[in-house]
Amino acid sequence: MPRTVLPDSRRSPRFAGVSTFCRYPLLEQVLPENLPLDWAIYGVPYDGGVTYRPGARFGPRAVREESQYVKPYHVEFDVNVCEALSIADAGDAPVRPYSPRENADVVCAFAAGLCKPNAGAKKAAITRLLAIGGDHSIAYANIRATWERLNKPKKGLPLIHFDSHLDTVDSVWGERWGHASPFIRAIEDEIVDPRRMISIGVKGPLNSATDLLFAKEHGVEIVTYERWRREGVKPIAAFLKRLGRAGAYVTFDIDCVDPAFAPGTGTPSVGGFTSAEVLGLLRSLRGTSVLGADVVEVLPDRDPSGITALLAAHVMFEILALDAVLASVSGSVPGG
Ligand SMILES: [Mn+2]
Repeated sequence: MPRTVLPDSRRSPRFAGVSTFCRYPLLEQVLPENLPLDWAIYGVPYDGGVTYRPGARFGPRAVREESQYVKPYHVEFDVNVCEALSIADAGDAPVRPYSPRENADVVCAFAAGLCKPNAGAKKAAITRLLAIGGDHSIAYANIRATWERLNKPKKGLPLIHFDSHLDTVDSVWGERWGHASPFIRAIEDEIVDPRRMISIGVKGPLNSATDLLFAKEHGVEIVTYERWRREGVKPIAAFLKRLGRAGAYVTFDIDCVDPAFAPGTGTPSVGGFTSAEVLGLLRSLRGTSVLGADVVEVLPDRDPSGITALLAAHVMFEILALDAVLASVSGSVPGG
């Protein structure tokens, strides 16, 4: 038996039925004896933290829709994600559209709640969390919930960050919890360890050189898009080696991809990775334990053909595949 049972696509075609992420079952459909699950995927339909074009609140629905054709077998890793892992769609987190600070709290409470045993139940429902945004401010909430799940490690979590921007701006228009600020807050609150953080795909133009200062001063490894073109995955491989077996949280802002491949995003800047390059980069993380993850900043109104949401769905799948390949290598998969 696969650990995640999908509808039979020969009987219930991929274009039929109610959309869940990659057709994984809804969490409420999972029988209690099959808990805990390896992963819960949930949407965060929130874009109250944007500094430019709004609309990412519709991201989770668009990604669900475009994920229907994401199949479970990963060719390069030779692993079937649904055989290796138990996964469910936990629906959408509650949101507070008018308040970034309150939103972070309610999303975090929802995510942390998934990881705690319910009253009467012995086991937590979920071991790992994958959030689909929504703007990048929602990453803070999922990182915090992941950090709590791991019993609040003192140094904070290692972070692998794909983005055009560093998202370490202290505040914008007086707001400290917007989508330009999740990592400065996470570093201040010591839920992310900046010395074990890498930002990949950064490209300009930025407001000024000072935009890079906070990250540089706190020891964040910055791999700009151009540096990646010159040096390839070497700096990333060196970072992973330094990380060892610690594992890392992965946060993926779709705007690190060239808008030619991912036009549906709210703060686009041209250049950047192609879709294929991004898949290759994610696969280069093979061997790293993914502690939790998010995929953010899909803006469906600017995505008429759905390619951005489709890419986001594949990014989500690649992240799960990293864990699946690790689970199948370690042989720790019960029940086959
Ligand atoms: Mn971002």
